Amino acid sequence: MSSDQTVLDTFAADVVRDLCRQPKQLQARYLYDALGSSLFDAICRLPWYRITRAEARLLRGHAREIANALPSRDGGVALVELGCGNGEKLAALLEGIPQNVPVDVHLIDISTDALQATGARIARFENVRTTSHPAAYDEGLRSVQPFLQHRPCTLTLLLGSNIGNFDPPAAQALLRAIRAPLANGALLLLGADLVKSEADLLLAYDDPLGVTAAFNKNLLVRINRELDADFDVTAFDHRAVWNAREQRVEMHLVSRRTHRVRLAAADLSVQFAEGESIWTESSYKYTPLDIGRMGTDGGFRVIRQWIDEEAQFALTLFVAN
Ligand code: AVI
Repeated sequence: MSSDQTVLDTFAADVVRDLCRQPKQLQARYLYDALGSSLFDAICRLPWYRITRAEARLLRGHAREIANALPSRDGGVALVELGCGNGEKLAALLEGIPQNVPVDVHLIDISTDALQATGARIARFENVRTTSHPAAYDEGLRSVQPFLQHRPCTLTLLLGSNIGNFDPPAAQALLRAIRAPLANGALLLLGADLVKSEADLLLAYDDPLGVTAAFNKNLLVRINRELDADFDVTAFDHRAVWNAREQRVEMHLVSRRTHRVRLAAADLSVQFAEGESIWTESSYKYTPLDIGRMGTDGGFRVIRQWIDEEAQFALTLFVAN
């Protein structure tokens, strides 16, 4: 069986399982097909979504300091990025590493478009050798593992508040999976969005231009295309909700009317009531202390934490201990 077929079978199995749940759900990782990745890039440029610009400011300001914290660069640096986006963040960091230090970059991303964009963006660094791992984080980390064992000069990047798309147990499991193959002294750089006013959070996830709504609804377009389904995209509204108790923004697709949807390739028919929602994403928000605690529970210790006051976003440098 081809690997494309396996990916499609996994997608179909996940969609069937999650649409049969109560409440209905879909996994956020499937938001990133080619169009979804482009829409996410557009989100990052919106004035109301400040994570990307805040993180870029912090990375530009502290790239040299981060590179200097690596234990010994004599044998070169291994740099692993989980969820590389368009490569802008990685390029900012590479600027901080002297050009005579060889850098082995391992990119892990489920989107081949993201991997290609990042590869192209960092091609100008002559000291960098890039290996792409087109996979979800858990599988990608397994394939990177042999390259990292016993190599203390490793920097793992989990930026853009990607950690926030995992619920707390899954975030904990992810940090432990990152920690497992690392030697003591290896570094982790974690970008995480902070709790802020509800009004600001809702503007970021339900923007006046409707780009985030399109990003969310595109998941239905993807299911129509890949699973031969007949979702009427206009029958759903995008909704962003701040769940203060859980400290997360939730994205939902809410059915405007009672209707039935058929997913032919998955041999499934799903009933929607008026007002019923599909929960498509959670974006957890943190206090600076939450972030430190999360890293400590994962087997790391905080070295430095930088906060962008304007956007309320934190970049935290951890060491494996
Ligand atoms: C990729 N991830 C960290 C984004 C977030 O903020 O949760 C995805 C996103 N969803 C809506 N807007 C952006």
